Amino acid sequence: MTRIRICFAAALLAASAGALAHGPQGHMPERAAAPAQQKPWGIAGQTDSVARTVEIRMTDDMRFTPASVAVKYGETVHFLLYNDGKITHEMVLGTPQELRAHAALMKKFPGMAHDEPYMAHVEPGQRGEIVWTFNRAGEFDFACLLPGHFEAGMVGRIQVLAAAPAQPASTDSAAVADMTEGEIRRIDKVGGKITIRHGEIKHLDMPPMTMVFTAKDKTLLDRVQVGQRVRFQVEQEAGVLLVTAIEPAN
Ligand SMILES: [Cu+2]
Repeated sequence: MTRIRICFAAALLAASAGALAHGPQGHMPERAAAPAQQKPWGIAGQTDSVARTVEIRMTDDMRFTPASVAVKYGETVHFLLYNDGKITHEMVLGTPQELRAHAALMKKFPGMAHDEPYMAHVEPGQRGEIVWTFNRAGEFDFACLLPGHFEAGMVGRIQVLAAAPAQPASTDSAAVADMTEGEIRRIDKVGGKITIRHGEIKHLDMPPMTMVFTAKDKTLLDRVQVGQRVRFQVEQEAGVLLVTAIEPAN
């Protein structure tokens, strides 16, 4: 069974590529013909620069195995996807926000078509692949956006480890090194609290999770918005985790 789904991004791409090459009638642009488009989570990779193959299995309990992959900054990864289930699954790479928005669209328009280099639909018993270059540091997700699957938790995580920065000898660098990446889930300006889904907080030895922090200064919360990716600094004072600095990540 061949299923073609179109999302707004693909439709826009098709429209712009189509205007140049094929006229405005929206058939899909050929992947090879379209220049690779930089995404916040990386760019389509070239097969000849693949550094590593990562096998991921997809199952009808709505899980990816493994559900967590660490890659190096700049690494081109060949994802080999096995659908071990009896229903179709897919793997779509993106930022958590993008995938959430996309899943919502899929729910609204269940028949929509979609074909981008950062996704693969895999029929039961078949395998698919994605070749992707992670040229942006940060934490990204991969998900099956088929209606119901995403909601059931068919989501995984990719951590792109930034290239180790040259360590200046100055002790001032400690503050910079202690910045943590995260995404804002909730802001409570009155209470001075901020909920952040954060990456590893190295100096506190805390793994990635979603947590409520107290703003050391409530005005810090005026500079950021829900959904935004941020870099922030956490300090522990009398058992309370305080956000002492925060800034948009890009
Ligand atoms: Cu699925």
